[in-house]
Amino acid sequence: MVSPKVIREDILRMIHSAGSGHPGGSLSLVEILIHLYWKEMRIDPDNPQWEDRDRLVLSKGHGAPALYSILARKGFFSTDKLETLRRFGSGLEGHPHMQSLPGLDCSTGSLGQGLGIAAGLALGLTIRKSRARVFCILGDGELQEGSIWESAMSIPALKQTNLIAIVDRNHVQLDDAVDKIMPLEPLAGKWKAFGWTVATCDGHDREDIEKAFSTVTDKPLVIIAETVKGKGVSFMENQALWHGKAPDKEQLRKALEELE
Ligand SMILES: Cc1ncc(C[n+]2csc(CCOP(=O)(O)OP(=O)(O)O)c2C)c(N)n1
Repeated sequence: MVSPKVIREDILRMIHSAGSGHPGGSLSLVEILIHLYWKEMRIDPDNPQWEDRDRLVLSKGHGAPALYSILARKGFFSTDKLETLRRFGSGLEGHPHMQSLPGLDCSTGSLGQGLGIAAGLALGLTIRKSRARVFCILGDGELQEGSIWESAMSIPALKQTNLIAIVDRNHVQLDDAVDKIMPLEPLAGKWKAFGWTVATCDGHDREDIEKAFSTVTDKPLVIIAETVKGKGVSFMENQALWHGKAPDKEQLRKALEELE
C-alpha cells in the first residue's frame, strides 16, 4: 500500500510545477483515496475499461491532483506523467477528463453533478446485473448545490445500495468556512431524513475509514469523513487561501520538509 506521504509529495510537486491547482482539497482526500484504491475497489490497472470494475466519481473534480497521483501509483499510467499536470495535451487536465487519461470513470469539475452521474452509472450496472459498485466523493461546500439533494432523494427511493457516497467534510470551501457561507448541520440528520444510512469517520485514520466502509446496511450508505483541508502542511491547514493556489519554490521546500 502506498504511503500518504508519497501522495502528498506528488500533489505538492505537481501543483507547483503547473503553477496552478487546488492543494487544500487534494490533501484532505489522500487517506480516503488510498483506502478506496488499495482496499475497497475492484479494479484492474491493466484493464481500465473492465466492464465489471468498481467506478469512482470524483464529484469535487478540483481534487484531481490527488486522484492522478493515486492512479499513477496504482499503475494506470507512468508516474513521470504527473509533472505534466495542466499542460496542454498531457491528459492531466485541471479537472478530470475521462477521455484523456486511463482510470478515470467520469469527467467532473462543475460541482453538484457527480452524485446524479453516479446514480446513473449505478442504475446501468444494476440493469446489466453487474456486482460492481459506484463510489462518489463530494465536497462539503459542494453540498450547497441543490442538484445533490435531488439525487440524495432519488437514490434511496430506487434502493441503489450499489452506490456509496463519501463527503470530504473539511469545513472550508473556496473562500471561507462552509458553515459561515451556508451551514450544513445537522448534516448526518439531513442524509438520514433522505433515507440513507450514515457512517462517520476520521478521514485521515485508516482503521476508522475501514470501519465506516464496512457498515452493514440495506440502504444506500453515505460516509461523512471528517478531514482537514490542506492536511499535512501546517501553513495550508484549514486555510481557504490554499484552496486554489500553487506553492512557490520556497513554499514547496517548506511543505516537503514538513512532510519528512
Ligand atoms: C458549479 C460550480 N460552481 C463553482 C465552482 C468553483 N469552485 C471550485 S471548488 C469550489 C469550492 C468547493 O468547496 P468544497 O466542496 O468544500 O471543496 P473542498 O474544500 O473539498 O476543496 C468552488 C466554488 C465549480 N467548480 N463549479
